[in-house]
Amino acid sequence: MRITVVRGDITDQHVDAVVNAANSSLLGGGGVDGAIHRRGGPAILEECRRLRAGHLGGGLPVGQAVATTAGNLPAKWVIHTVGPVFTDGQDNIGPLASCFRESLRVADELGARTVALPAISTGVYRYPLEEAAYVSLWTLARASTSVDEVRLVLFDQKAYDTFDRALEALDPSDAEVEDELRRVPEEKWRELFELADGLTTEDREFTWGGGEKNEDGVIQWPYPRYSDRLWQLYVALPSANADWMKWMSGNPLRTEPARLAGAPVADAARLATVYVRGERFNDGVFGRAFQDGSMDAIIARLRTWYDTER
Ligand code: AR6
Repeated sequence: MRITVVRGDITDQHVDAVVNAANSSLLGGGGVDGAIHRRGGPAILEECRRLRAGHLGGGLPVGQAVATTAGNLPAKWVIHTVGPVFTDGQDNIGPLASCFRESLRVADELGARTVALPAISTGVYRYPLEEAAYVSLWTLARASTSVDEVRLVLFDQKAYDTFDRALEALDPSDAEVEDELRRVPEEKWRELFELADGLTTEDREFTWGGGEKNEDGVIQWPYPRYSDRLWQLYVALPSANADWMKWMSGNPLRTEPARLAGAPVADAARLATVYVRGERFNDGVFGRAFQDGSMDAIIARLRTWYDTER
C-alpha cells in the first residue's frame, strides 16, 4: 500500500472512497463534514438518516466507521468516521488510531482500492496536529488492507508540512532496522533474554532519589533508582537507529503495546529506542515501561523474532 500526503480539498479527490471526519449524529456539521455534504449533495444526508433510523439509532460511536454513497463527489463512497474530541489525561491515541483502522476495514468491505482521508480530529475536535500526524500515519502504515493507495489530504500548509515530516518517521525502513538486529551478536541476545527471565517484582518496583536539598542547599532533581538487573537490561536491549523523538508521542504502540505481537520486529526495536533514549530525561520512562507491560511486549516480540524469524 502506498501512502501519499497532499495538500488540497478532500472533496476534489478522484478516489474510490473519501473518509469524512463526522460526528456521532452523522447529520452533518462544519469543517470537512460540511464540505463533503455541501459538495456531495443531499443523497449523502438521506442515507445517513436511514442509518440513524436503522442499526445506528444511537449514533456512530467514536473510533468506528460506516459507508454511504458519495452523491455528487468524484468518488464512489463516503466513509464516515468519528474521531475523539482531544481530552487531556485520556487515551486519545487509541480512538484516533481506531478511526483509521476502521475506515480501511470498511474500504476493504466495499472493495475500494484508493482512499482519501483528512486529518481527523485536528479541527473542531482540537487534536494536536503533530501527534495526530504520527498516530494517523503509523496506523495506516501498519494496517492490513487490500487498499492500494491511501492519500492524506491536508487543507492548509501547516497541516501538510506536519504530515509530510511525520511520514519521514518511517525511515529507516523495517528492513534496515532488521539488518541492524541481525548484527547483534548471539551472546548479547542470550544475555538479554536471561536478564528478562530473571526479572523480579522488586526490579519492577523502582524507587526515586533526589528531590532533597544537598549540602549546598540545592534541590536535586528527582531521578529513578533502578536495580542492577534493570540497568543491565538497559545496556543489553538492542535498539534501532530510529529518530526516537518522532516515536515519543503519537505512537499508537505506546498505548497498545499488545499490538506489537502482530507488528514488524522493527517496531519493537524502535519502541525500545524510545525507552532507552527517553531515559536520558531521568523521568523514569524506562522503569515505567516495565510496569505497564510495554517492555515485556518489546522483549517478547524480539524473542519471537530471534527464535523463529531471523
Ligand atoms: N478538505 C480537507 N481537509 C479539510 C477540509 C477539506 N475540505 N475542510 C477542513 N479540513 P474538522 P474534526 C481540515 O473540524 O476535528 C465537524 O463539525 C481541517 O483544517 O473538519 O474531526 C463534524 O461534524 C482540519 O485539519 O474535523 C464534527 O462535529 C481537519 O480537516 C467535528 O467537526 C479536520 O477538521 C469533527 O471535528
